[in-house]
Amino acid sequence: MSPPVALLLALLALQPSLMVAARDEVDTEVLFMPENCTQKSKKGDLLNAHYDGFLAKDGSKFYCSRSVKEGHPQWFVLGVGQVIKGLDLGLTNMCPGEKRKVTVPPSLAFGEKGKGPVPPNATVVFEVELYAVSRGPRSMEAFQEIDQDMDKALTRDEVRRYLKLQDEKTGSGSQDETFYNKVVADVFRKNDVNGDGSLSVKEYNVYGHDEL
Ligand SMILES: [Ca+2]
Ligand SMILES: [Ca+2]
Repeated sequence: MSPPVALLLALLALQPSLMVAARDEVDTEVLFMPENCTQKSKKGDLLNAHYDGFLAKDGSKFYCSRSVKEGHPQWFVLGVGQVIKGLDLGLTNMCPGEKRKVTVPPSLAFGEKGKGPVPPNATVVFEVELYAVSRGPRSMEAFQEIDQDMDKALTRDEVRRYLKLQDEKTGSGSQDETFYNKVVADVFRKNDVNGDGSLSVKEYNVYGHDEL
């Protein structure tokens, strides 16, 4: 066999695996980038975002965060599986204020079975608007920073105060009180497991953050 033919066959043999690799990747496209980006999202950060989900095949919308949970932005920790894997990957290195289009293959979205309105083996597209990035929310440093009176419990007021402080630090501008009330309500709904109105260290640090 002459070398060029061998090379060609080798390339052909390689192609299927290349295609598999491409299918398992998330494609991101920046739709809007704010002028100032003081802080980029990373694993373990607490993000606040609105997102719309579409089916890639026909563009139909299957999810809109504006029409669930009273329409307020979703609050989640990045990189720990609170959202589908494709979003955990596709929303990293993102700035507060940025808008992004994330195309996610089924293997990193709803898989072979699909889920609810998403059919089996569907590639999905999310349009995401990121409002806030809070640094290392699950670290003990952050807990101590939030816990103003150092009683090892976080009240709603302490969390609210911390969020405002973060917004001032990042220069993303203060939101109105309604915004903070909703975010705080969200945080407590998800984390205040025993419902006593404050977050213990254990309730707060449920994800085993890298920085601990
Ligand atoms: Ca406290
Ligand atoms: Ca509690």
